[in-house]
Amino acid sequence: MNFQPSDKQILTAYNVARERYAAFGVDAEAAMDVLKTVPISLHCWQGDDVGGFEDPERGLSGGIMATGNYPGKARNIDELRSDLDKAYSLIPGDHRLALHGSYLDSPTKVPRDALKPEHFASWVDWAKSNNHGLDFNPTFFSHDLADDGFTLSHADAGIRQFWIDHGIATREISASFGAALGSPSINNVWIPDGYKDMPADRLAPRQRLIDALDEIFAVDINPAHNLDAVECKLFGLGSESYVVGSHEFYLGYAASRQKLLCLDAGHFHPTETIADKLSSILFYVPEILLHVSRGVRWDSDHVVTLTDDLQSIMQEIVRCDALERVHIGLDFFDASINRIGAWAIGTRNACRALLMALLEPRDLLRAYENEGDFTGRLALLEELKGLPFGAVWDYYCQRQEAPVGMAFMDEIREYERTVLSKRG
Ligand code: RNT
Ligand code: ZN
Repeated sequence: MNFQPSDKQILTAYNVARERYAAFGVDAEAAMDVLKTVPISLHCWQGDDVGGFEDPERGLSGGIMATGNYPGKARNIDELRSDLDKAYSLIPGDHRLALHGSYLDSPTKVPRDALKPEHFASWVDWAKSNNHGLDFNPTFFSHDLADDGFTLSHADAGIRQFWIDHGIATREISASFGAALGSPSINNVWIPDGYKDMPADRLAPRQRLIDALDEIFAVDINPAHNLDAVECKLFGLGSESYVVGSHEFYLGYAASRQKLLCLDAGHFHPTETIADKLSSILFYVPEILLHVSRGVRWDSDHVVTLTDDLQSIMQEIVRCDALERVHIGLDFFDASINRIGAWAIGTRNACRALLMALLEPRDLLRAYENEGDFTGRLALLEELKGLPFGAVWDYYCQRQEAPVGMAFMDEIREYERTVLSKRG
């Protein structure tokens, strides 16, 4: 079956779409020009179910879980890079990569508190030759010293110090990325710390976490090279009753220390959306990192689809004129489908939602709102859902030399046949 539109159909449809948007005062060309400047930070961990290369035998811990057993998972750095190259080729635009501490390139085991930029130098070379910016994450999970569920807020000072030193090491690595690639790397701290059942003392671990973070961030690093972010969470598997790094905790921390706050779409109550939070938090913190994800009933990290939630997030970034201050990263891991397909589908959706947001007739909507014409506002918001945004998206993909429509799946199937199926 051939699902593909011809070049002529793509152009004809785009020309009609452009006129439809122009009638609402929206310039589709300008929207595409903005879209191509916005990088999405793909997360390396979708490629191998958050395994990393520190110790391939070690299972995942820290209250996160990848489910599924789809064949062809990347088993080493070369395979992961090859899969990433494939994924990027299916996504229009230039995008970034978020690495984790456990994705080091070293023939020998390196303790996490002794990680150095040299252990990630080959990633920098790869990023440079592929025009990717890099971001980073310390890895506070899947480790013997994290197995009781506590890291930076651990009651044991020695264990705490180990994780503080890991945090310090990762900032230096992150800064080496930013210096080498000419674009700041965001180093995002997420820790799993929390209790399965009701705590007797909620205060002390939070006090220890503040002190540990302050130690990690004690040295000033050039913000042109590294930006620090902290990621909050409501609960995790095994930390259902109490999470030390809650939203209130990190919002206060980020605001008082002027750090970036990371909002993961799966880290709140199921009916709570991070979209509404942006226009508040932007007043108090310098910048925001997003972990765009999709929770199904819980923080399940499903592949991002074109939901209302995703559209609201992108709308808010655009409506707040905050594309420079809100960094879009992804955080999902589905091991039950083709992993390159997961990256391609999720990232293309993030780009599509951003395009939809850029095609919004903001002035018109605001005029209705300011005049108190809420019926007109609702009618227009609903009408926009039926405008031919897909025609603009197809044309944009074509212009960026990325596959149009379902063509990306042909490439994934071919890659599966020629590469993934050969992996043991
Ligand atoms: C876990 C956090 C965190 C991780 C990554 C792997 O709940 O969302 O961002 O997913 O660090
Ligand atoms: Zn996250």
